[in-house]
Amino acid sequence: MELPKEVYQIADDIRTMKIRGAGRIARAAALGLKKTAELSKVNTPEEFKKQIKYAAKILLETRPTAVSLPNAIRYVMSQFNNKLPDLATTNDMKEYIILTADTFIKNSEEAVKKIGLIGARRIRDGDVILTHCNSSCAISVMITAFKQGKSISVYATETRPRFQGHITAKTLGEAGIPVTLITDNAVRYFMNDIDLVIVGADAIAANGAIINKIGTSMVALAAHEARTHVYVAAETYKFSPQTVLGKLVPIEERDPTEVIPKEKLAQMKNVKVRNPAFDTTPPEYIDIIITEKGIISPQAAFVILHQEYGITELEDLLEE
Ligand code: RI2
Repeated sequence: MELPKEVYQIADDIRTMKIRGAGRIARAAALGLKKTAELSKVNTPEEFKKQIKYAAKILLETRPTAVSLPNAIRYVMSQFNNKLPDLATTNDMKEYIILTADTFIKNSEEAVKKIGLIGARRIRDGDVILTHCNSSCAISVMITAFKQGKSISVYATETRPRFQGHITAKTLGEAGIPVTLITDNAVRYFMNDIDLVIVGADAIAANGAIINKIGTSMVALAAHEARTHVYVAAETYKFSPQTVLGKLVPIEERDPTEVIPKEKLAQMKNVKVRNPAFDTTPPEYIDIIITEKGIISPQAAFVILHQEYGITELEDLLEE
């Protein structure tokens, strides 16, 4: 089965983290389905159904943890499957995929803005905020609060091993917010200077646990010890329906070369490298989750999942 080369390119860019961030990879996956439909050369409905299913599979296999990615694909594909009886020609099918993918992308971008507006209300003038990694949702909250005239400052962790904290520091700094870049190891050292922690999420489990960039759980633990609030900013499509059904969110382990160059490791005896990209923060360490549908406590994660998927759809997922 062949796909347009642009679709393989999107899949590759997600895998190599050229496109990264849970929200961004979800939108890129939707774009991958859209490109499949736009550039498809197949002519029969049967061939197109096979092709779009194959594109979904290729995009799904890129990164395992951020549930936003399968949720974006599920959004497009389930609407497509439900609409199939009304889609008479191959062209109708292609147009419907394009329409639904565009809807997902638009809703997703609006969700990030809305999270900014809702979350900014919880930021006070003068707050010193700590953030970890690079989350567009967390950044949306901080920049919105700043634009509203709140004089905030931010500690950004560098976020080993891929240093996404540099992107955060640059973005916030360019927006005019004073930023202090610190090593991940320095989080507890500075915790007593921090008013609140705000991070994003790659996935949220049915029990309200947050799966986010490796190190988030240590940041949350240090915050908990210092009685500093921890806010999580995440769209509702980052809640994982599979966790209602007993599955755990798989944690991606990436290449050892992200941690240490191959040649350097080769000089060490009996040393191996582990490089998990994410960890799980238990709900007890999280004060609120800011979604585009409002602020919830982590304990209300199941309510969001129930609202988004309903019992029937959840039961269908049991087969996946
Ligand atoms: P937004 C990122 O994962 C980070 O863990 C970040 O906190 C999370 O996605 C959410 O990002 P990675 O792709 O969707 O850097 O809020 O591994 O942008």
